[in-house]
Amino acid sequence: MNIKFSIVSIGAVAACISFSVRASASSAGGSGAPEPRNVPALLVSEDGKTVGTAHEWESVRRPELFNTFMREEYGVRPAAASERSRVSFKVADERDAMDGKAVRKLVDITYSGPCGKLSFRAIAFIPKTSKPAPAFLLICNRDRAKNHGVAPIDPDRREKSGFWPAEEIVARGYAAVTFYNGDVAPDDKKGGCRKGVFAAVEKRSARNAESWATISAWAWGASRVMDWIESEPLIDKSHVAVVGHSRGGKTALLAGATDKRFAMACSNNSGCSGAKLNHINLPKSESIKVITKSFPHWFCKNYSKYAGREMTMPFDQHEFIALIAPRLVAIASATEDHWAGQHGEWHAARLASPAWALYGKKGLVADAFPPPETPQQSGSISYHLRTGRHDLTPYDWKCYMDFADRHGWRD
Ligand code: GTR
Repeated sequence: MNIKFSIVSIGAVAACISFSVRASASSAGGSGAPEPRNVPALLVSEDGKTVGTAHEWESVRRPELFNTFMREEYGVRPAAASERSRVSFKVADERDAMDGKAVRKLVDITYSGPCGKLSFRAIAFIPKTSKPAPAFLLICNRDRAKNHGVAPIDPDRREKSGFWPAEEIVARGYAAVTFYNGDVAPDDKKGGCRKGVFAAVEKRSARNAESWATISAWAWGASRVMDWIESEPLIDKSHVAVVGHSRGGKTALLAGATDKRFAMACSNNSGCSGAKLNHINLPKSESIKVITKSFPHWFCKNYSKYAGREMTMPFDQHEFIALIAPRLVAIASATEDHWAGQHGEWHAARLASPAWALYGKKGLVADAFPPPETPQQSGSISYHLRTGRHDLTPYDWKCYMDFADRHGWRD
């Protein structure tokens, strides 16, 4: 691994020298706005060859980037975690909801692992439409306490939150599906990687520096909900978006990267180790040093070796976003959310775009960092900046649904 990794580093450094990523002053939002520097070259493989076709991307460059992100950042999942035969579903409750406009299903998803069992519940409101409905699957990372005192995903709809505006989603013709990330693996620095799905899949002694961690476990949960969706005739399984906010936004990108059944990934205010580029100096934003200290359980142990190496590390988050090409990606920032590094999120979206070009598609179509409430949605990557704080709001949902509409998801 060490030997292999140093080859990666040499290749990436060489690539940096030959690859200029400097945008014009206006592209970064005017004078004084930060610029990326020494960004690893997305389309240069570890042996220094330029990747020019979708075939080369899929057979060489994408697999090497995928392996780098799994071994060095999010961790490698054990094979037993993904055996379809280990997953079963039970619809615990099915009834009309939302004044007869939707069917609500509560689905218990059970995974029988080599070391134990795990069950968690998905909530689905499916509009009553003449054909299967496209869907948005929210990885919910909030409880009432963290959601301004309101239950974010109340299945009985007594409490309503902009974090998951299920009524609005259904009114626009989309199924609203969600689950709690904590039901899959607790968001806990101390025991996070020993409980939930980890306890069902592997022995503690089997864990090492590359082992998967909680962001990967939550993305795994999204994939198990997708397993159920595939069996659900009321939902159009070819048009399912996975959505997450903040740590959930990092997770949504990983779900999109690891599971090609997701036709779109929406990453809301995901910041460091999500959509934010590292090779850009944004002192107000979260660093790898801080995130790996505060939340070591989110990442594999290897990731902490990049603390303080943002400007020199041989891979970066634009390459992570590119793993989702040629499918749809939506990235959003908020004006007050400097911690997430808005310019870093926008630049990563822009720098991921050449992967879409390999498929004859446009990624992010944008000349400059946008003003608030001006979504950039004409390519296969959507970016919007919302006025306000770190949150997932009805406006963000509107942008995600508008983007899906543009791509004919309800046609
Ligand atoms: C913060 C963390 C961020 C972000 C956020 C959240 O404390 O530093 O990376 O993920 O939590 O999930 O709300």
